[in-house]
Amino acid sequence: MSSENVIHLERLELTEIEMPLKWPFETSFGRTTRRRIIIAKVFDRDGAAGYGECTASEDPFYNHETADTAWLIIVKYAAPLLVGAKVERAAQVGDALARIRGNRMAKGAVEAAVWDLEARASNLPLWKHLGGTRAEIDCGVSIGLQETPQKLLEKVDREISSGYQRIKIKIKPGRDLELVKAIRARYPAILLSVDANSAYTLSDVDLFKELDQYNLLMIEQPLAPGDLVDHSKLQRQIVTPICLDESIITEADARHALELGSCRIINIKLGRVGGHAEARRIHDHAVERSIPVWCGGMLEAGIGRAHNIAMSTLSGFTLPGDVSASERYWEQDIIEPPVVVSREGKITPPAGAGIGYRVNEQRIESLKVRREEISLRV
Ligand code: OSB
Ligand code: MG
Repeated sequence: MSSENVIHLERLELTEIEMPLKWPFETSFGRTTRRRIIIAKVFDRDGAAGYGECTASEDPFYNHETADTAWLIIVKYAAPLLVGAKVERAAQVGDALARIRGNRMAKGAVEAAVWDLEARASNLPLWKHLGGTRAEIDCGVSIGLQETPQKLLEKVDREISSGYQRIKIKIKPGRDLELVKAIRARYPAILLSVDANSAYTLSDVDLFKELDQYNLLMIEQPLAPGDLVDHSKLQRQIVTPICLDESIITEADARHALELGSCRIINIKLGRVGGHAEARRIHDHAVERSIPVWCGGMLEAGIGRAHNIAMSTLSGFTLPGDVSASERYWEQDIIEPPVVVSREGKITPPAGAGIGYRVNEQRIESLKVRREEISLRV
């Protein structure tokens, strides 16, 4: 983008939509059946628009944020700060909002929308605008806790036969080893990982030592989000790489985790870290340290999914992510075409400008729960 081609933010349109998931999604912290999703749409003074999706959950059980807190933070704090800071580049949004502590999913929704707008203004696909280089991204799936091990195996069968390259299952105390054993008995060689969403403590080290026998690709977030020290103690006692999700909120967290040896893999989620700029800083640091990263998911609708695809094209995303086809979640997505995954378990990033998918405004209207328009004019 040439220097005179700066963004003049005019308006922010916030819309909350509600979408039923095709299947409930259960983790160690709870069960989700419907998503409440905030869409941030930013307009420049010429009427061009960019879209972001807030990845905050309905309840504060994954992290402290919720759809309600994100709405409040964006309306009351993020929008006014953007006006005051006279933001002209997507890369400046993070600094403009830095005074707001935490609440990165709220800030990240707006940040991502400005990146989409800037990419469109430059007539570039967002993934290229971000510096992405991958012509295809590798896809895995995250499978929630099921009623029985048998039902879990049926889900695994379906995903493997669809072509997904990696299976991740959710575990929690009492529902861990038997699930891994059951899957490994049927699939000795697939890429398989487990995600505990912080359900364990260091006193569970014997379980993790047992899991070491099953050739897992990684164990995701076994311990508490703030506990880099205990993760480091655990990693030193087991062979399977630990991957951190909830613990990594900033580039500094990534640095600290790698310095302490708390993990050997990092899950990057756009919302959790506050947007593309911080995600890229974490990515760059991991690449420098030869640490593989992959893109996590938060049961996103199409706009969030499209941003995840763009981010996943950065060179360091060398492991299959949790970004999968729209049809695994939604009867009808809010973008067109929906995200599709090939028989080889790959997504081709779109060629169009910005996020590269058409946003189905009519669909959004039909799912709308509330809307607020906020002027961003300086
Ligand atoms: O820990 O990765 C997680 C969903 C909601 C909250 C946390 C997590 C997840 C997933 C689902 O694993 C990933 C997806 O399919 O979007
Ligand atoms: Mg996780």
